[in-house]
Amino acid sequence: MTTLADSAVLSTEDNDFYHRHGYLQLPGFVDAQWLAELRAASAEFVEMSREITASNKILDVEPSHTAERPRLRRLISPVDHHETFRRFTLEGPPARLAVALLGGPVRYHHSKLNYKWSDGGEEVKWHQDIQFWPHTDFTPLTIGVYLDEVDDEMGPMGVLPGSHTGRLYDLYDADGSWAGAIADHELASIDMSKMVWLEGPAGSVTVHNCCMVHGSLPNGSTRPRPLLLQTYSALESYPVAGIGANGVTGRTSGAVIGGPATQLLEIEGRRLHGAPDWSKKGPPTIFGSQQKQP
Ligand SMILES: O=C(O)CCC(=O)C(=O)O
Repeated sequence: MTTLADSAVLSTEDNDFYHRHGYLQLPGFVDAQWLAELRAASAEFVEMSREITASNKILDVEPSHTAERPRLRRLISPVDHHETFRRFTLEGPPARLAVALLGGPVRYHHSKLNYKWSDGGEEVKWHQDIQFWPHTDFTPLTIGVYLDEVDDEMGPMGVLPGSHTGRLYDLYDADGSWAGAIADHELASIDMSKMVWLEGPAGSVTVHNCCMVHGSLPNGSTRPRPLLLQTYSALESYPVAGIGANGVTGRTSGAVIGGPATQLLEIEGRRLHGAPDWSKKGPPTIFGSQQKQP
């Protein structure tokens, strides 16, 4: 695990760029060997999708999906469903990059493989991520990897530089239902001409902070646009239970990468050393803990 702290993975300039602008683009960051393994793993799920007619807990498919013409929207939590994705996300290039960007061990939160299928694969409306899974700080970042080349026709990731330090938008509709997107009347006040589209050859990496305004257009090309996304936070950042996707982000969520786990955290500027994680075994009573009884 110590090799994960390898600082050669990221230049000082790129590190500074990420923290200043809230995003980063690294063309061809992932090598051909990894790409071949990731594509092979992905192809297994495309084959598996031929056996389903509607979305399930692993695969999200478009309404027009069929066995003959698969149309996948998303593989949910790939880390939990295939050893290649587990190794890549928890031990491979994105894990190293997250450790370098956050300056120490990190906590894995969740992963997904967004396919954005050919000939109209759906847009992702403008949003920020942190409202979906709030944390105790704003360190969470998402690293995306294009498994194939992505050009401007294919709905590349779009980011609004600097928006990570700006306003946090309300992602509910006027009727109080969750929309998961910034409302149109709010978008009217955002200068969309400043949007940067992160295209790139296969293996290119995108990074965006959890407060970054981002999204992507439909895929107008004849090729799907598989984008493998994985989210990490600083070690001392914790998901806030009971809000959004927190608690349902997969069984690997919370795995610590690049160093030993600690229970240190900071709330309102005050540091504390929290109790161990009892979510799997169940909590002991205060009597058992104080008397050192199991
Ligand atoms: O797939 C994309 O283009 C963007 C994905 C994204 O922002 C999300 O899934 O939260």
